[in-house]
Amino acid sequence: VRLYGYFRSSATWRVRIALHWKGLAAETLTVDLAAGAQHRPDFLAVNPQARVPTLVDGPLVLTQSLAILEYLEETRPRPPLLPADAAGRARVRQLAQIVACDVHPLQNLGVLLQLERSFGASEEQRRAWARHWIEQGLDALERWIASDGGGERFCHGAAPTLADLCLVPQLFNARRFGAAPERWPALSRIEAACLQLDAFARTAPATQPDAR
Ligand SMILES: N[C@@H](CCC(=O)N[C@@H](CS)C(=O)NCC(=O)O)C(=O)O
Repeated sequence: VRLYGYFRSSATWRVRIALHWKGLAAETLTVDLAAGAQHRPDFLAVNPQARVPTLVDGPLVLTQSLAILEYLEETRPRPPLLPADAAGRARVRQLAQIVACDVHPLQNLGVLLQLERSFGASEEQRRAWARHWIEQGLDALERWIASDGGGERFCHGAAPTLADLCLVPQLFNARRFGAAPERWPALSRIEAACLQLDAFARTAPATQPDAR
């Protein structure tokens, strides 16, 4: 498989973790978001939405990290990233989507730039905006996890799931935008457990060849 991504892209990090967890080697291609490479015609020909991650598997081109993760789970089910029971899978998707659907989109590069273009928002205002949505979403996630008994070791049970793949990169972003993760003791404990695993630690932004 081939993965178009960027070292600091949290949505790409989700996919890097899944590929590593499932033992899949991927050719990685950097799309330098900071330089606007996502808007260049050669990349738009691959993904007209101008975003990463984009996964190519044979003739198939897939975007949207959650769709990619579900595809990897269905085509390479071992080791799993979803629980065996329907209720568990629904809960994992619920937790993952709090991050992927409600938190992450509001701190995306394009959204932050548009706040500046449309309303003249300063860098500090853009950071405060991102922090607001991160704190709101992760406060809720913390409460879900704490109310369910802390989810054992990970967000759901004793093995990592798609929820952890979304959580850990989001906590990385939370720090970037100046949020204090101590605010979320259960999430911080899960993050520490995840980062003991190679699939998380060896795919972290700082370990990537395009990191700077
Ligand atoms: N919902 C998408 C989000 C993808 C996305 O927004 N990726 C960001 C990087 S994390 C991006 O490519 N941003 C480019 C931009 O905003 O111009 C997913 O989960 O894959």
